[in-house]
Amino acid sequence: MSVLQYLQRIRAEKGAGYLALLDPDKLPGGLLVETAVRCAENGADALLVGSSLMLAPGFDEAVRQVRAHVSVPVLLFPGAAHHISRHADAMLFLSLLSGRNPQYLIGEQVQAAPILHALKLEAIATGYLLIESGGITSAEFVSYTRPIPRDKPSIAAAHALAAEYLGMKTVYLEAGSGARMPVPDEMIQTVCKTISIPVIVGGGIRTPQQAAAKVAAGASFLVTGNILEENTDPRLIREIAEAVHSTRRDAASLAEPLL
Ligand code: 1GP
Repeated sequence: MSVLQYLQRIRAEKGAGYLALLDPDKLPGGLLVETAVRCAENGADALLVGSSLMLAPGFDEAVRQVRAHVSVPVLLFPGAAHHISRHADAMLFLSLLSGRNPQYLIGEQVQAAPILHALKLEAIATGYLLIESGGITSAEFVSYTRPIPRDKPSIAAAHALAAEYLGMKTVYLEAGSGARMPVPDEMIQTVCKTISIPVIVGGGIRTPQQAAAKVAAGASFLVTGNILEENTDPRLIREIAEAVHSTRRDAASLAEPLL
């Protein structure tokens, strides 16, 4: 089974999936593996490994270590073409569609594609949309692009629809790492009503309640990163996973006929 098929199965069986993002720049030494194991053991359906910048050396070895210690899929979440490791199960093959910088629309992808091909690494085509979140985020700064205004859900939906028509497998609504405000629920609703491919939502999500609200709005996958570094209590991961997994399940059972 491909990683995409695995994710589709998670979406079908649990209503939505929880993806834990691990940034090697922020989790030095043994902390990366320690956090990966904590996430995998407490309900994360898959791990994303990556960073906007990747300042820490030894990325390939870091991914190998993570892969060796968890049983859930490990996906690369690249900030640039060279953020590749043969030890991952797949890569979210991102195109920054909200921007108009050709380097992040297609340039990095052309450099990365032959390497993925040679490594036989699965690429999951993902329309990546940066959403304004109350401050300049690393992704915005590094990519020299402007995010979609948070009060313009129809603009986000038009971009998401273009991603679907271009054949992409998923759309990622990204408020940015450590965002002050996550992607608005109304924008998630509008996007999810417009397209039929799964929507990933991340950036600035810190509580199970926020996670549940994003899933209730239509998100198929929920990403958290910073809180995993700030809070090492496994209960928080369990609560977020439970919020992600129960929201649509509960809504579906409410919708069932009483007789
Ligand atoms: C960032 O969407 C991810 O690329 C996760 O964001 O670190 O703010 O949870 P946080």
